[in-house]
Amino acid sequence: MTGAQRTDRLHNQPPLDVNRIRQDFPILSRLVHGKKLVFLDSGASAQKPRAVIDAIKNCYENEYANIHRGVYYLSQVATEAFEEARRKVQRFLNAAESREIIFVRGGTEAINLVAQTYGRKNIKAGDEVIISAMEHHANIVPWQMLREQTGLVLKVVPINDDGEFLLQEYEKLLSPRTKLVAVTHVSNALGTITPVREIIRLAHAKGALVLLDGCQAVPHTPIDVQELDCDFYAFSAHKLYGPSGIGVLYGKAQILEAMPPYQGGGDMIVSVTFEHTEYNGIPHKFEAGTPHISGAVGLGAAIDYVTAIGLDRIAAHEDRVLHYATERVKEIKGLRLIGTAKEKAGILSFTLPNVHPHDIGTILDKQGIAVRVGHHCAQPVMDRFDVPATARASLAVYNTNEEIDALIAGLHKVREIFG
Ligand code: 7TS
Repeated sequence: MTGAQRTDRLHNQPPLDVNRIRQDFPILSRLVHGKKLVFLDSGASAQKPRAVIDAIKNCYENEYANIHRGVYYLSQVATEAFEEARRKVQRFLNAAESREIIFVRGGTEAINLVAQTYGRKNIKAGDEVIISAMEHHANIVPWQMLREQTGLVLKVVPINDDGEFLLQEYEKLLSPRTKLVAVTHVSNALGTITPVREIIRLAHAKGALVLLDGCQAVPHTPIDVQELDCDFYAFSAHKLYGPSGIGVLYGKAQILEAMPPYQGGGDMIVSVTFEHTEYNGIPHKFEAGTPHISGAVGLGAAIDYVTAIGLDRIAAHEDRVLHYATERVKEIKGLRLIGTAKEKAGILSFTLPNVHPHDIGTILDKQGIAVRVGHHCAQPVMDRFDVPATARASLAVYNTNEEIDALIAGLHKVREIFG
């Protein structure tokens, strides 16, 4: 989808009844420091709707046992619930088969898994891995670790002053030695939506695989891995209104089948003797040990929740709030927006002159407003914009223009205090 197509699609979405939606999230009605909570840190982790909390509770109250091993009723029910969650993820990403969905601890583990299995087997000294200048540390450090193990060459696609991915520079970096391109779909520090279709097309033309870090994309945009034609897609459930401690690695079946296992243990084997172990097929080959059973169930409920509302409608709503916020922050004297890409999703990163972002965060917190301050686990992005840190408001389906008004009032207060 091009930028113009995305804008059209968003404009055609009917408005959401946000006040109705807010009632689905119990935590949103609590007070913080005696003030109404204004939660603007969903990029770090989203709050949970009642449907997700209830699904987890029901799992432990009624349908819990270990999976893939019991002949008894509860184990079969729990196994079915776990495997149904996998099928929900499959439909959510439009993967061709449910065995292409691997449950992991989160986006971080998904990327490490690819580095340590696909990477260690296929990437040799002098081979190249390409990332971008706007990656989260989770999509930098695993490749540096693999570099120590293999001697690969890590190349970084630069970004412009708006925080946009430079496709032409990327094209120049691609070479016959490029084995893998690992880029974020949406930047957590800037909000930039990267041109993933072109990135994938150009990589495939050179015979390289593509991993997309979808942690910040899945809550804000519908994903179709077959249409994208990406080779791997990684995300965490907790940013998608699901529980923490579980996430997903999607991989094309053929590629996953050829990869060595990640960790060894129960469930990932067919048979074990001291002389020889035969590994299980995918996805179980990559899921050693007892998994996060209730987490998968909770993720399934989160997928049902966002699907019932509609990802396009969620994206359209967040886009409206983001535009409102982008206009309103202009009235704060000296405020510098970091990340002004034309294609953005749900993130407003900024600095104020002579005020450390930590002070911004602390003063806002006293007003009940939660924003994240710091380097957002994307230190190279901070270096690129020559700031030590930013304050970041990140949006979700439950945020409103009134909450942006509260943020603006809070920022006026920061200005008053710091002059
Ligand atoms: N990739 C991106 C783009 C992310 O935003 C994050 C987490 C991760 C990977 C890692 O996800 P995890 O669930 O495995 O930790 N980002 C953030 C953030 O922006 N604020 O806190 C965590």
